[in-house]
Order: sequence, then C-alpha cells, then structure tokens
Amino acid sequence: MPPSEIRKLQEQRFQQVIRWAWNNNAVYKRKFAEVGITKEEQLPPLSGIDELPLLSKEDFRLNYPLGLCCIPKNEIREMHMSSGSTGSAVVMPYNEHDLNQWAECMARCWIMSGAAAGDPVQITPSFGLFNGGFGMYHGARKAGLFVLPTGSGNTERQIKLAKDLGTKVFGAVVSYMVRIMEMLESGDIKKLPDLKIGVFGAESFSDGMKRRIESALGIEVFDIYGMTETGGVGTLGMDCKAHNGIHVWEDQYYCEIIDSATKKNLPDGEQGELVVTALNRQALPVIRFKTGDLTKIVYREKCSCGRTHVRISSIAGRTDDMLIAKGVNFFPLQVERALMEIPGVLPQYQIIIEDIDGVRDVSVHVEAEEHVTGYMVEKHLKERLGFSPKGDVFKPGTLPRSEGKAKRVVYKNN
Ligand code: DLL
Repeated sequence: MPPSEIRKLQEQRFQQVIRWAWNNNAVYKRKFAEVGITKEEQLPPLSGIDELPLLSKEDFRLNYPLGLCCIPKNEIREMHMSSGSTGSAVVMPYNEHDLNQWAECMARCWIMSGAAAGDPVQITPSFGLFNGGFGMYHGARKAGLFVLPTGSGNTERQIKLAKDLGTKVFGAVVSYMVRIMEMLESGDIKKLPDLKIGVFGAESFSDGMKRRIESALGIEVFDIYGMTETGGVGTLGMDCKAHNGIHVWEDQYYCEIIDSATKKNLPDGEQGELVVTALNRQALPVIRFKTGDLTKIVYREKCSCGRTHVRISSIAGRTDDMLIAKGVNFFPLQVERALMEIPGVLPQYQIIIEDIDGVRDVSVHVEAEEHVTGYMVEKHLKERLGFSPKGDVFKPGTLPRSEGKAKRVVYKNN
C-alpha cells in the first residue's frame, strides 16, 4: 500500500479506536478526562495523538485483571499473560476479531520469512499463558503451514522430530535456539539439512549472536517482535529478507518514539522509547502504550523487498535494563555484542551484579573454549564498554540454561 494510503487508514482506524476505548472503558475515560477530554468531540485526530495520556505497565497493574478491557467478559475467547521483568502481571484478553488480527500479523511474518503453505514449522516457545507458542500457532494455521507444536523443552526430542519430519522453519525464543544449537553440536544428530529459516525473538540479540546461529545451523535468521500488551508475538512485525530494520505492521499499529524522561516525541533517527497504539483491536486496544523498549525509526522509504511499512531498528534493550557501574551506563546487549567479537567465546553468559559496601561490582561469566582467558575477556570488555568488569571464563555446559527467556543479569545481594 502506498504510504499515503496507509496514513489514511491509520487516521480512520485511530478515530475508531479512541472512540471505542472512550465509550467502552471507564479507565480510559478517566485518563482522557485528566487531560481535559470530557466530550467525544474533543478526541484528537491522529496528528494530535500526543494530546492523549500515555499508558504504562503500572496502568495494567492497577487495573488487574480486566479493568482495561473494552468488551463484556463473555465475549472474550482467549487470554495471555506476562509476569514481565518488573513482576506486574499483564492480562491480555482477545475476542474473535482480535484472534484473527493476531493470526494475520503473525501469518505475514511467516510468509515474509520465506515459509510457504505446507512447509513444516516447529513452534518451540511454550504453549500457555506466554503468548509465544499460541501466537506462532494462530499465524502458522492462517499461513497454511504444517505445524509441529512442540512447545519448549525436551530438546533431544525436538531435534529428532525436526530431523524425522524435515522441519524447515523453527520459531523460538532466542536463548532456546542457542540451546538447540548446543545440543546439535554435542549430540548424535549433528545437522538438520531441511532447516532453512529461524524466526526468533522475545529477547534482544546482537548481530554477532545472529551471525553465529546462522553459520552454525546454515539458516537465515529473522528478528520477530511483539509483546503481550500489543497482542503478542508478531503483532509489531519482523525484519524482511533485506534485514535492514523491523517492518512494523503500520496498518495495525501506530508508533511513536519518545524521550522517556521528558515524554516528548523524538524525530526519526533518534533512539528513544517506543510508544504503540493498537489501531485494530477490540478487547483491549492499547493507546499510547509505553513499551519500555528502546529503538528508533530508521526508514520510512519503500524497502527493497517492496514493503512500505516503516522500519525500526532492532530492540537495543529496555529502559529498565540499563545498568550503571563505575559511573558508566550500559545495556546487557552491549556486553553480548562485545563478547561475540572474541573468537572462542560461546553464546552463554551472565552479568553478575553485586553491591559491596556501597560499591557496585560487575562480573561477566561466560563460557568459552579452553584457549580463552579471563584476562582476554576483561581486556575486550574494557575496550568496548569503557570500564572493566571482571571476566570469568567457564567450561562449556556449566552456566545455567533456560527454556524460555534467559536471565542475563543476576543480582547477588537482592
Ligand atoms: O516476548 C513475545 C514474543 C514471543 C516475541 C516470541 C518474539 C518471540 P512478552 O513476554 O510480553 O512477549 O515480552 C515482550 O520482550 O517488550 C521486549 O522487551 C522483548 N522482546 C520481544 N521481542 C523482541 C525482539 C514476547 N525481537 C518484551 N528483540 C518486549 C528484542 C524483544 N526484544
């Protein structure tokens, strides 16, 4: 769709969705009243979106479980939930329309990755309250793929199934794919010759990590994005074969980038916090939701793949992930980026934070081949981060593994 038509559709859907929220939910009505909007005619057009209040995780927490829901409970057909890094539970209800909308977004992602009807796709995120398993499932059904709904865990069986049934596409949480990769290196089955495509997300991952997975498995890796609050995996988009930014499904979501401190909108190209408005959801459409994710708008021009949807950069981290040590601010992803540059370092690591007598001590535990020393790791981290955490090298297979999102940062004394 030409960008001007997408914009027209966004304007029209925005009008619908804010009226829908205002008319069907008391919390939204109250929040809008707080900024002086007390009559329907005062609701702004899309160009005035920044007049509306921001919605935060705190709003979800305060209105747990269904205070933000805009439909009667008996019209809900499914729900998902995240406990989130901050621990506040977010419940996301879906009606029939929303389930179709999710399936549409996720199906676009599968098709964009090169998966075609009938291709075997192995869905390894867990099936349950976490949205990863079911979201990939709804989309794969819509795209006509052959679904292997394995869920997470039992890695040996995953590999056997992938070999026996000729899995072409893996959908996974990034760290679980690393687990599968390790098992392939050490187990009886070394190669999955039919595997061509990896659709991975739920965590930030560096380009270095992407390249390692690609070369170890001989596949093309895609970075899929979404979250419970926007309706789950794939709702926000994915990178295409040009791998030059994540295409956000702009007919479905409107994106803004704000400065988290001033709450002001930032121009294209500047990194800030992504704020999302769901334009085509009914049960709980988020309006100006502060995602906590750091990114920037990189392109609005048509992509070489032919798509016209805006592109954002891969997620650099979360606003609440930022660590401070010895006066230097850094994100876990920067540590990963630096580690992946060291030959012989393996993709399992943890950042250990310990406050000793008021002084913050940071060490990086990482698995590596025998020739890599702690000194090598420290030296490289110092060059890249501007301060020197302790570097402790571990034998392969000794750091804790996860079947869902990895716990990269460990606080020792709290
Ligand atoms: O993690 C949805 C998902 C499942 C995405 C499977 C991809 C694959 P939540 O548990 O609600 O939902 O967590 C959402 O995870 O705000 C980001 O901080 C992070 N996240 C999700 N995808 C990516 C990604 C799922 N591709 C939170 N890159 C989001 C970086 C991501 N971070």
